[in-house]
Amino acid sequence: MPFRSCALAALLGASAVAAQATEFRSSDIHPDDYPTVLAVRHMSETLARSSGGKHSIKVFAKSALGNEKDTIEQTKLGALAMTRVNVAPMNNICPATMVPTMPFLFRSTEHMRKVLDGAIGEEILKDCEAQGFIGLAFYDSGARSIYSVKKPVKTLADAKGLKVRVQQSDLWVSLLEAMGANATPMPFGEVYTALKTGLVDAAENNYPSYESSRHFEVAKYYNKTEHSMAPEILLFSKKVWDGLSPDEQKQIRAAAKESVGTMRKLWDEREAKSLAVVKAAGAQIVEVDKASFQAAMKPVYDKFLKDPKLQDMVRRINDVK
Ligand code: GTR
Repeated sequence: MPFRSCALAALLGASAVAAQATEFRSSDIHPDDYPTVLAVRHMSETLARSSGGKHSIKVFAKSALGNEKDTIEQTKLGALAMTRVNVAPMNNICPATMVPTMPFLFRSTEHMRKVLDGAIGEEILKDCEAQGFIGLAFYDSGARSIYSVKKPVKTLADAKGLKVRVQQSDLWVSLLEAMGANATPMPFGEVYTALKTGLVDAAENNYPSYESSRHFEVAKYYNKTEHSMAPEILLFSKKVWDGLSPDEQKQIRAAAKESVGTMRKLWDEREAKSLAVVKAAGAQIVEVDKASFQAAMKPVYDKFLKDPKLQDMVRRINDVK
């Protein structure tokens, strides 16, 4: 009996905590001044207002709670209420997140925003629910490009044999392999050292991450491949969510959606600022033969978009004007 009563007490305890929760914990790998962190802090203020001061969110920035794979796991278990991650580490967990990750899918920032704000965005968010996550919103992450240590990458031929760090996702490994590169998956926090010690020759990211991580100090060629606009995603723990009232759930959803506009403003400003910072520090912004990279991407689509539902999503995305 002692075991059973213990388990019961733990269960009661968990739901009691959820019912009284005033401060949800959320994680981010980025530093305090990064747009994703600031946007979730803004979300917290909105939530505090709409819940009459009952709820708020505390953001643990700078990987304080672990890398993205760790915090996704904690969120699934309900140990963490929310996490802000890129869609990439969700690719292996929630198949629809592969769609907005696909290379050269979005034609522009406007196209990406319109798609993610609409029905297709909602379908992708919803797809994570069966895996234990409530997808609340997408945040911008700009376009990702390859940055290299020793030489510029101007054409597809220059990428051949290059050791490139990628995010922890099978799709990302294939994407770089389709370019002829050797893909090395690892958490973001290990990339600076990997570039510095020669474990990898290159990595890929947007301007704000290239700048805030100081990767530009070791990899000075920023080659504008702009191969993916894989967005950020806000994930709430379904376990914690199920212990909240419909009103509370509504307030959280609304606060998340409301923060998207703030995030976009912060993002646009940060992209411009980061570009200026890296240029001033001597980074070289290299124009590339983008078409040569784009032409090599068919194997990635063939391998990861076998499901007709995902293929249809891509078609509908192409049709969004
Ligand atoms: C950043 C993104 C992070 C993480 C990182 C990476 O652009 O904001 O969530 O995915 O890239 O490359 O690991």
